[in-house]
Amino acid sequence: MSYAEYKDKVLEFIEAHEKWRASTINLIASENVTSPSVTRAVASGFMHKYAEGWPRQRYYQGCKYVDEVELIGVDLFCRLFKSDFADLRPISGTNANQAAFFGLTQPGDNVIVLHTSHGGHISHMPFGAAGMRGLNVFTWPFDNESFNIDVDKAAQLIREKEPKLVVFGGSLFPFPHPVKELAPVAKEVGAYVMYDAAHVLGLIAGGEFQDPLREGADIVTSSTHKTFPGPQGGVILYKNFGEDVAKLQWAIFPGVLSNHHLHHMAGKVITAAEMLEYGEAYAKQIVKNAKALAEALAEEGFNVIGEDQGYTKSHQVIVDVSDLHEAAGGWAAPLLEEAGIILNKNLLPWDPLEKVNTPSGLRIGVQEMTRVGMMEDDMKEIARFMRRVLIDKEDPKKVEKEVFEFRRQFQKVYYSFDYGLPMKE
Ligand code: DSN
Repeated sequence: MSYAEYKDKVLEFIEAHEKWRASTINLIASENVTSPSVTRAVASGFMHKYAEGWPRQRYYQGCKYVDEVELIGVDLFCRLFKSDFADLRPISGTNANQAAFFGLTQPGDNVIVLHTSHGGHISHMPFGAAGMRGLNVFTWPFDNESFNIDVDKAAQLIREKEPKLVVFGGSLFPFPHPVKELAPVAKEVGAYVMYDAAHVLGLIAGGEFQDPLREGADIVTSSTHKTFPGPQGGVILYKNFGEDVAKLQWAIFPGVLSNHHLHHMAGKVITAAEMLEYGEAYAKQIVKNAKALAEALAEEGFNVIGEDQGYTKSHQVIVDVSDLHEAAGGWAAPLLEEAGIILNKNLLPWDPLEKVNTPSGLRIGVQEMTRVGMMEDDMKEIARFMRRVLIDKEDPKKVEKEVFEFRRQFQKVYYSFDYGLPMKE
């Protein structure tokens, strides 16, 4: 192949991917789609620029326009999340976590996080950013019944280990964490309280989940592309917690990044404006849809986690499919992909780590399908498709045709200045 043909191939694959994604029901809980305005910002000339440091005090010339955008962004994020500071420079959620670990702790400090088996993120773990900072990582005691951190045992652990930092939030996150119960205990031992909002940032923006900064968190780290429907990137929101603020800022730049990706920064700013305008309606519909999907899946015969707690209070629905096949999620997720339903297999708290490729769970997120205009009735349709593939064992290719047909109705990105609120046409 000539080099020009390689170029053509790449563009062809991009086009094929975009067409396919717009035909499928994407339920990956950590993804979303951007509005045309945000997509334009990401594909802009801002991608060619360097801008280390603070707006109007850069180490590079030529930043007069990017500076204005970043200043608007800081203001909008502070308004949206009622935080004293907002830093749009982290280029991912993990990068934001790295900065927090470097800014707020020293190697050898104790930290308490949610274990990955209980839904914690890899960057919180000894093998991730926390371990790379040289922290002694302890994990929250977890109660499988309530699918949440065990408050009494957690308080005991904080008093015993006297951590420098406690971390709430995670990737499998159907129910709010007990921040207001445990933040005062963390303060007793002088620990900072951090909340990784990656999955639920858009719900917090819309007032539909817990509000960590009001519940006692000092700092919120996050990615910007899950329920917060921006481009891939990161953000840190924090209170004025005194002299360590300077250490955190130094850790962000020059600690863990040099240039921040200015085209993504611009996309985040437009997304913040979209969420100030439409965030409440969007977050409300996400949670309604998640509940509707959970109930519909249970009615179709699936073992949906968290019935006693109302199944979910976030964008996520968690299903245990270990009763359907010995390879459980390792069997179900690829089979659903053949039917045009995209989601991921997931370890559940009671799974041994060896089951990482055949875990009991499926993790489902409804934020993207909500953004393209789906409502509660559409969730029932999705549950039926899933039942036909996984319980009735219908040919997935046959179901795929109907999935594509169904998905054709949802081609606009709502809760945006481009398309406004969704209305059935
Ligand atoms: N691992 C991602 C998720 O899917 O939750 C977050 O980084």
